[in-house]
Amino acid sequence: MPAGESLLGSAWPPAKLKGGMQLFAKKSSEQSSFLLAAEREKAALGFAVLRGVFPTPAIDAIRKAAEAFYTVAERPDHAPFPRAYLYNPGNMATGMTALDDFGTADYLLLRTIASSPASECLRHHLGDDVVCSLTHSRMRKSYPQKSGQPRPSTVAWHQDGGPDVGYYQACILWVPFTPCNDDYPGLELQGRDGKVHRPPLDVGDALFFDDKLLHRTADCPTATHCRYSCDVRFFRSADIPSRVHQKIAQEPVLVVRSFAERSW
Ligand SMILES: O=C(O)CCC(=O)C(=O)O
Ligand SMILES: [Fe+2]
Repeated sequence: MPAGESLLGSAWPPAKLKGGMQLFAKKSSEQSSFLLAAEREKAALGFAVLRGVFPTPAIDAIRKAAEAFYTVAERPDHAPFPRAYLYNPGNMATGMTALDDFGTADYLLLRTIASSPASECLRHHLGDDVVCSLTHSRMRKSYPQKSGQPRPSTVAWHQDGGPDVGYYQACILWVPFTPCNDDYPGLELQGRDGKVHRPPLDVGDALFFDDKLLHRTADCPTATHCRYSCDVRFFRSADIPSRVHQKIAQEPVLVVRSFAERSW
């Protein structure tokens, strides 16, 4: 059994999600109460906070792998990483592939997402054939402002899509592996209600938004801890423009449902 298998299997789905998971089996024309609530929030704010969608053991295992990776990445004399990691020494962001060499297996993060209620949101917007582009998904370590350390992964206000990026109709799941609150720098989002939001998150939560929503690394001067996260980008395969096809031809684009415990 690949490492990580039991992490998804154990106590999954948690009691509070059982309704949502059962509704998975229903016809696609019937929307679960989970999806309806998420869509209502996204329509009002431009993003939805998906609470308790991932099992804690899986996210804890991913955080440990992320910590192990960054322990090596922070060594000035570390050996070059394999190209498949897509590691950028400038901002210290890396691809999900790196995680599997530092403690997880078989894209545990993607398996966790594919088997979770979050996949309902992805399927609702992008269809059952939704794909995840590893080239466009990144893991990050965000250092606290207080630490005085450089904060290379700090990202200013931006949209993930746009004419320069070369894709459109992307959905993003922003998955933290730590809590996000006054102690850990999270994400700040420009809500459709005109307000800036910095949602407090627990392990197991995610933010769901599309490539038009303005967001940035949260301004969180009180933070004392590092935050680890992945921004995972999803597309409708038919929507990926040819310019991106050239790029993804070199890197895997993964069919999300093939990673689900129960394929849809
Ligand atoms: O995780 C963060 O702080 C921001 C990452 C982000 O939004 C991006 O790189 O697109
Ligand atoms: Fe972003």
